[in-house]
Formats: sequence, structure tokens, C-alpha cells
Amino acid sequence: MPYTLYIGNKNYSSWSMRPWVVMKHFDIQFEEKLVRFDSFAADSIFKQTIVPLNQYGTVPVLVDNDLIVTDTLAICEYLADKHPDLPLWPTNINQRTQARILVAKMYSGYQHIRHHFPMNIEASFPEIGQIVLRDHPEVKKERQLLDQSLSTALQKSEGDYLFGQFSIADAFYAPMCLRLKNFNIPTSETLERYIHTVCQTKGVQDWISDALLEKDFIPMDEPYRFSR
Ligand SMILES: N[C@@H](CCC(=O)N[C@@H](CS)C(=O)NCC(=O)O)C(=O)O
Repeated sequence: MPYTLYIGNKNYSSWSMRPWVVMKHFDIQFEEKLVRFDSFAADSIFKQTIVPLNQYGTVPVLVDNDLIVTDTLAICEYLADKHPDLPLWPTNINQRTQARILVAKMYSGYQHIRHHFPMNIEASFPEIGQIVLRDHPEVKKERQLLDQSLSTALQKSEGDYLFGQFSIADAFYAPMCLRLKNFNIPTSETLERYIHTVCQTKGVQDWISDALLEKDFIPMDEPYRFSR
């Protein structure tokens, strides 16, 4: 039986995007169950559907027969364990360690960028990007750190992705690339090229196409406007 992956709205759910893109990219078959973000209240359809699977009430959730795997990183690690024949992580141990460091940084850091630049694939907010960078030095600082850390990996890479071929690390940074693009955040040339590469990657393109078809306005995910 193939896996089942529970995800949220593709336009907004950056965490859902990551394992979905990994599975698409590596051609791991799965059934997708999209649970709309009607609200995050206890009686919402979203929570009523997700909480029985995941006590934390968040997506993504991966179901593999009787095993339920919650949390993006645990899902990606589980898939890597289940498919040792596929290079979900770089095969070289030094690169794999560097990839895990970047993933850990994405997982626990960049709070200010994540707060000010929520993922919203179908929208474009260049003015807000400028205002936030002007008024929030902490965002500017994170932007520099992000650019520096990705550029360092890209300059050493023997391919177009962070560690040569596409890996979990690139999937983790894909929503970040979309945030930088949609808020028109200035980047180094190296990072700009990488953003372009990531956006052209098959799984990422498929996710973006689906997100653009959604046309679903979720007010709680739209701090900068009242309608599409
Ligand atoms: N650390 C969790 C975070 C997941 C997460 O926050 N997902 C959001 C959607 S992108 C969610 O389900 N939020 C529901 C809520 O906050 O109640 C993971 O990586 O899976």
C-alpha cells in the first residue's frame, strides 16, 4: 500500500510542501490528503481531521500502514531510512552532515523572516518586503545569514543544488526561496540563481502549479490584505 501524506493548503503550508516535494522528486508513490485550513480552532474540520492522527494538530503527517509519522523532519528522515537506495540525503558523509546542519538551521532558525514573510505562493508583496527590511534590522540580519550560508554551500557544490543533486536540504529551503521571491527580497547572484533552479525543479513546479489553482483565500494566513 502506498503512503498517505496529509497536507494543508498548498498556497500557504510551507511545512507540508517539504516532504511532498521530496516524495515527488524521488518518485516515491503516495496518496495526498489535503485538509483545508478552515481554521485552527479545536472544532475546525482541520483539527478534527488531524488531531486523531497527530496530537500536536499540525500537518504534514505521513501514514505508512499502521505507522503514523508526524513532523516534517521526522517524515523526511523516515523516508530516507525506508529508501536507502535513493539519495534523499547526500551520499558523502561530510556533505550529509553539512546538509543536516542547514536543515537544522532552517528548522529552528530564521524566525523573523518566517514571521514577516509568510509563504503565499500566488501573491506578490514587493513593497512590504522593502518596508520590512527598512524597519526590521533583525530581518535584515537573518537575510544576510541566510544568503551567506546558502551561498557558501552553493559555491562548494558540484551541481546546481546545495550539495550537487537535489536532496532533503533543497526541499527544506524551497519555501524560503518562494518567500524571498514573492516579497522581492534582494539576494546575491549565487542565491538568485539557486532560487531560479529550485523553482524550476519538477516537484517544486508541480506544487506551485497546484497552489496557483487553489484560489482559496484564508484570512488567518493573509496578514497583509483582506482579499485576493
Ligand atoms: N514542526 C512542525 C510544524 C508544522 C506546522 O506548524 N504546520 C502548520 C501548517 S504549515 C500547521 O499545521 N499549523 C496548525 C496549527 O498551528 O495549529 C512540522 O515540521 O511538521
